[in-house]
Amino acid sequence: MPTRVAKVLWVLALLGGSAVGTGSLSAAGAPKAYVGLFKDDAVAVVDTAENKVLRTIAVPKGPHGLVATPDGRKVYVSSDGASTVSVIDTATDRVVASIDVGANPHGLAVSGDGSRVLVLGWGSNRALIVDTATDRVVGEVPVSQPHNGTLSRDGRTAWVASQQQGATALVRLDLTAWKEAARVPLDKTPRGLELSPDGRRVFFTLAGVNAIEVLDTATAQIVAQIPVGASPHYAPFTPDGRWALAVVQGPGELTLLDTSSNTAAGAVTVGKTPHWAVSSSDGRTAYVTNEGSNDVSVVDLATRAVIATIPVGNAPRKIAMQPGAGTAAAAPPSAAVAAPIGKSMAISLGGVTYADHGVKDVRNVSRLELEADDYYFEPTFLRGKPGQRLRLRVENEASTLHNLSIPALGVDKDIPPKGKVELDVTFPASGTLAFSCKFHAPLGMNGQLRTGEVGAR
Ligand SMILES: [Cu+2]
Repeated sequence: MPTRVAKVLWVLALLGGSAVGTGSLSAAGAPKAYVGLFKDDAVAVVDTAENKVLRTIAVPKGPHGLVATPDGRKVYVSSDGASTVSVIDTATDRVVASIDVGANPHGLAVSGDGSRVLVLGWGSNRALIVDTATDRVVGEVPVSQPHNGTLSRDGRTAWVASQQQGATALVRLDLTAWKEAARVPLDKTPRGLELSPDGRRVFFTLAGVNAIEVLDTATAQIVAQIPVGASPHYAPFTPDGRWALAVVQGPGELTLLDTSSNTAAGAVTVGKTPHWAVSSSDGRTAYVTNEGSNDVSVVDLATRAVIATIPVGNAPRKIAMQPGAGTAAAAPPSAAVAAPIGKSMAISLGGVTYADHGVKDVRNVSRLELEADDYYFEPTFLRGKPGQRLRLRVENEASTLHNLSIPALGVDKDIPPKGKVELDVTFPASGTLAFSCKFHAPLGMNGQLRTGEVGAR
């Protein structure tokens, strides 16, 4: 391994400015990491030598997907509150182009050869391909509510998570013939997915399943489930495909998966509600965004320890990195800093965590607006009369897919991003009835319908 690293460094030195671009790396010559700050409408540029933010770049509302080309020269950012993908030139760290892709684009993926970027058009129900040489859309395929996706090395095949309720699936797209080529129906909603470097497996997550699903791409069958902690979100691979880095939101962990045995090999505690991860190109360091604690954890994969925690801004979600060695070996160990979980107050009742956004007395109303957001219901606790009927108008303020499930009433309704649903609920004769978002219950997105005299909480 040291030989290989030395060789790469030697080649980089030999090529000098020509391959990577002299203005491209940080002043210290380290690769830069780019972090989408969902609540700041900006991208933070992190110097991985100094482990600090160099600058932030404004982008249109709701930076959602974010990828870097393998040569590290360009970064693509989709904005789900707009209809554009912004192109950042990493030599200047400025937005140099804006590509119109239709309403509410979600995830992005880049092909291993850097020729194509996949854009998942949640709002326009299609997957689009951008040619990175021209930054123009060169083709599209219809897909219902595509959320995230992953591209083959040559960019001619994509796997996409289609989140349409009642028809959730992983869909394989042929991006030469521009059509759907295969479909894996799922009984739960797919979230993050990633194709292994050899193209033989897709590791993906399902809302409500505490495992990483392993799909064999040749047979389109799920061949393994690797149990992890609550609410895994995404599990990308190290460049050699030897390990997968499972981001587990509930406990705030990065779980290392051994891809030769499909088992969990160990876990590292990171920040609150981790969202995404990326490996350095030498496979030695992982960078994990922590949406709930507004920072990035730098994890040395050999020692399985957090060696730095970098405050980056509000609600960091996606992260991508330029090629080059990470700084794990050189950086001195530093303790992970615990950060507050934002304005939400978490309380625990009967083993269930509630992101507490208040109690509402609804005994004398027949309708109520219930807000769903990342990741709570407001109000959280509704106090009603025995057997009372209440019409709920549930509004999703976020650009994340949420859901309202009340198992005791047979309710299971997805609430689309920025969308609303109406439904009737009935309070119990006595006691409490639990409701939750089936996607985010482990993050505290739970509530209760309560009957009778109940205390403050
Ligand atoms: Cu939710």
